[in-house]
Amino acid sequence: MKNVLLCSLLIIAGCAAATETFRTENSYIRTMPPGQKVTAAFLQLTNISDRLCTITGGSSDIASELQIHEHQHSDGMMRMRPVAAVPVAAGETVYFQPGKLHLMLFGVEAVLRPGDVHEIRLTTDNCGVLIFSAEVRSLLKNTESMPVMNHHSAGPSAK
Ligand SMILES: [Cu+2]
Repeated sequence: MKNVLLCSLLIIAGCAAATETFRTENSYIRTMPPGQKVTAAFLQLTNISDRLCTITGGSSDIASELQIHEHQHSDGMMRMRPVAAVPVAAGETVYFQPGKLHLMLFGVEAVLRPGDVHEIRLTTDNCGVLIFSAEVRSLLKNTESMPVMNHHSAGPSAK
């Protein structure tokens, strides 16, 4: 009796979460420097259905707002701009990654500790809502091996 109830609950959850439509991999949320309330989330998303699915937005309990952003070079500067929709063709994998397409979380009041897992929801035009878990990861691990960027164009002059 208990098993029957559990199965029907799983079926309902599966339908609502569009688990047959997308596969997500390597999803994570970046830790924030102290005092910040904005961070970014990344993932690989594959459309495993046989139809086009367009991501139109999203949300998370830890953020007051979620926006889809992409980085763009303009006038020699890296800028981010909001993206209204991300079409994902049948079988296509879309990469949300640092410096490229990414999810921006605004108004994050919670402290994000590495290893914590938070839920993110992405809405689509006609493929339901994609719900996935993203683990908090520290950025320091990634930046330690990179040279320190000098943000001032007029640095100390070389002799
Ligand atoms: Cu951004």
